[in-house]
Amino acid sequence: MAQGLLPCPCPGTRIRPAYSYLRPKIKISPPNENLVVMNPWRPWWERYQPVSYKLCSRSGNESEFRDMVTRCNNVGVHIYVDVVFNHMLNSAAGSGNRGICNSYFNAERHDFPSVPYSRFDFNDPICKTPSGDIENYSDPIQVRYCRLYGLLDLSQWKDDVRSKIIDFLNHLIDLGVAGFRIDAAKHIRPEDINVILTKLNNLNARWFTKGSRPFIYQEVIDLGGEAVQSSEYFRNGRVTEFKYGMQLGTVLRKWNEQKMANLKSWGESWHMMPSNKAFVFVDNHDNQRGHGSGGSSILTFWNPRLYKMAVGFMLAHPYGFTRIMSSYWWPKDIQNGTDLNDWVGPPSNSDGSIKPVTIYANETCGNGWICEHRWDEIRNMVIFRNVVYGEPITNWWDNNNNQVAFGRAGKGFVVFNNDDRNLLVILPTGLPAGVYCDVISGRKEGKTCTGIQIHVAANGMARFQINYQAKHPFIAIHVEARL
Ligand code: QV4
Ligand code: CA
Repeated sequence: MAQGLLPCPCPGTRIRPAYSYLRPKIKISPPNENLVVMNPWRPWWERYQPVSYKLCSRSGNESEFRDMVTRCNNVGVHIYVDVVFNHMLNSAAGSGNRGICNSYFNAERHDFPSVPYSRFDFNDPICKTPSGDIENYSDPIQVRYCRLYGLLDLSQWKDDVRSKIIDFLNHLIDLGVAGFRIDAAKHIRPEDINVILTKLNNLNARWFTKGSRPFIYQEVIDLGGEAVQSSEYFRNGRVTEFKYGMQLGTVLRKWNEQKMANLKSWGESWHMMPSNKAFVFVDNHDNQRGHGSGGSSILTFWNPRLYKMAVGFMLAHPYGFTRIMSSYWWPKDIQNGTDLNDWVGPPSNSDGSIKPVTIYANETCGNGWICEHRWDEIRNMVIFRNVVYGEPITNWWDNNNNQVAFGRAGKGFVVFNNDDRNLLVILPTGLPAGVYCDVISGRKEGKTCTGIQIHVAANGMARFQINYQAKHPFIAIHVEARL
């Protein structure tokens, strides 16, 4: 599986033939029927309150979903689905036909006839906290059997609940999806997830090699110090490594006396899980707006200069399976350290329908969509990651401060300047001699380069200059961008 997770909206996506080995992948929001939340008005997080497993959401109905997956698969773009099966909607949601496709539910009676689930399918009798919610994360029983944010907690240890979940996931697999993000996996016992996974179909043979299994990553936030640990989930697939974005953000912001030179040992020795288990990212849909974990150290599109450096470093470094973010703008309003608008959903019309993504001639997005995946620096670093895939780090250099450089065994080389002074160095790159196009300040177009050119001498040495006020604080060259 290629290492760059490149989300892209299918319509209008151009797959550059020069990089045919690049297989874009997209993780989508939960596609099943959810509660329509009116207060606050249509928050993004209503998608995490399931009412049924019908494919029906603000993003479309089942035939639209099937059409998207088919068209994407036909051009080699694979779809990964965010699946929410720890819980249903919140216990205080009342009753009525307020599923987004009008399905009925009764929260108090735990009744979800469109699945169907009834009160016997939930963990309330097991949870012993006074509120019925998770109150103490040092108690694994609470974490697994009590309500996360008041969300009705399903009994994945029961066969009839498992079979409903298995049918839901298999339906998605049969439609052609390539894998799953398991939401709130920390709140489900790993052995229950395991039983569910063993019952999943092989991927649809119309697009995938016969016998292919779904790609799995589990959302477990483990910053240390809690009862539930990420390692419990390793045998089921990849696991989110939330220390990654938090620590990288801290380093690039130069907090806690951190500096980029310290990244020489980046990886497991930073108390992170083994690379072949880690699913990593700079920010996600939660922590880019103060939900989940990571706090204020998390870098996002709101801080583009540092964000591009963080994403660039992540994609250049071999640790983990990487994902890049694609966001929408919202009217951030920080009061006393919290964003009062952290709930605001995607760009939408007054009837709640989501606005389409506008794509400009220069390939960036409009209409409120940020599309970080289309920013030149980020897109080009996804290509870099694929070009250098499998190669170890070589030729590490740093100035013992915030100027660092490293290569990937003759396939690529990157140089970062996060200091408040200019960088001017001659470094051994390990690259074959030639003139290379820096894919951060520009890109290779035919035989020409729209950005900085780097001359690698016969002995592999090259001269790099990055002024501290330069628009682009880093340089990246690789063998596919040789002129
Ligand atoms: C409130 C109170 C509760 C009360 C409840 C009922 O806080 O104490 O019991 O009302 O009256 C929203 C609101 C939240 C509200 C809840 C239920 O923000 O205030 O509870 O709805 O009405 C997303 C959002 C949540 C949102 C939830 C459901 O982040 O704010 O809750 O969707 O709509 C932990 C977990 C981790 C989780 C992370 C955020 O270990 O698994 O928190 N991350 C995933 C998703 C995340 C999602 C969920 C899990 C839940 O990435 O997006 O939460 O599916 O670290
Ligand atoms: Ca649970």
